[in-house]
Amino acid sequence: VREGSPLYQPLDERGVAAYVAALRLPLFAEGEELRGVDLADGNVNLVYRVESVADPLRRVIVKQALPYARVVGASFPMPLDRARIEARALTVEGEICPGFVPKVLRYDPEQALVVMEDLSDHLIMRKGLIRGIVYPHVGRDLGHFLARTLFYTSDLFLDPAEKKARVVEFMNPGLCRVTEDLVFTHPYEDHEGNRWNPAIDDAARAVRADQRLKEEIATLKFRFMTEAQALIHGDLHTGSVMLTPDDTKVIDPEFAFYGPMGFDVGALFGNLAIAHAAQAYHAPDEDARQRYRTYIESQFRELWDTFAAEFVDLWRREARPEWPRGALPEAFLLRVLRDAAGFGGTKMLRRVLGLAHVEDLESIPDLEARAAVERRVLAIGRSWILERGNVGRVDDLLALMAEGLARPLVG
Ligand code: SR1
Ligand code: MG
Repeated sequence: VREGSPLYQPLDERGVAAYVAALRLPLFAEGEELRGVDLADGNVNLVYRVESVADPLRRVIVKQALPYARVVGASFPMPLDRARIEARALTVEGEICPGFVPKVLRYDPEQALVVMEDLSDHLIMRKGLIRGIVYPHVGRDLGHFLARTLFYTSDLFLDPAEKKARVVEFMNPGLCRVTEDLVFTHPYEDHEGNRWNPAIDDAARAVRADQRLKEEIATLKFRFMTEAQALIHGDLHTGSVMLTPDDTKVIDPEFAFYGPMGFDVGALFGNLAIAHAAQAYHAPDEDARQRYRTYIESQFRELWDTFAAEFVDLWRREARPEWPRGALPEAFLLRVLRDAAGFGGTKMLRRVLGLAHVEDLESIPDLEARAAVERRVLAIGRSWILERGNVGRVDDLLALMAEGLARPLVG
């Protein structure tokens, strides 16, 4: 782990422009004037767009890790090594799934930064869902991305020694610890980092007193920590996807490591379910709400159906010969679906009760209106976790979503 290079220096807008100029990328002419624009929007890093002053359409993104989480500050240390993880994961994913991740132009271990393709014409998926934009192919694209990245990095495809070398290469203990704490531990106990809407005090107390739920979450945490199934993205919420109507890009794999496949699928499921519930506020009227919820449900199904069909197809055609074809691929996928239900449920609970919240909910200004949505998010997340053993098809998760919308969690 390359921590603490004496040359490491967090960049500002001027510094990042000078840094990129010195790289002499083919995109920019020698001596051309460049400008850095601060774009930091996520929780954790510095992000800049660097563009030609004369022709701003020629531009790149520079993402630099800070030794702590940007939104919290020095009290929340995070290792700089995550820039290496991100650069490598983007490279591996780009080889497996060309065109689905931004191109890496440079990785600089000393400055803990990655220079990559600019995606300014794309919109963060979470924002698109809040605005009610229809992206016709996003479910299919994400299912395709998941099937290929998870299959080709797993023991189903890789030589066992090669796979173990990759487990070592992608050891990411610092960021895994963030997930272990923020997704699987702190939200369900009295922890100073937690925050929640005071209008759901009773529901927050009820979750923290629910022993059966907490035992299931501990079981999921253990799976997260021990099931090195594939190279997973590790933080695949809807803020880690950028979209145009015709193009899907998966960004930001700094949390990548060898973990359970269902964690990535579940992250998308959980965040789609949050977007679905939040339509109660964001949709302009009842008709639009119904239409957009139906759209989200269709993408949810499409994501799973594409993932499952392509994963089984890859297994039958390309798995190493020691892995039986027969009924095993489908049985394996059922376990992934149940894991996704459980992990997706924890992702929902943590966004209401833990440290890091999401715009779908935070942008609802009236606390009572927000509470009404949050109680539904809690009910759905809880049922996905507790009922996951009975889930047999993706429609079972959608049915639990409908039940949670009808029966919000109260204390
Ligand atoms: C300090 S905030 C950390 C969270 O932001 C990232 O997006 C991950 O979801 C992480 O849990
Ligand atoms: Mg992120």
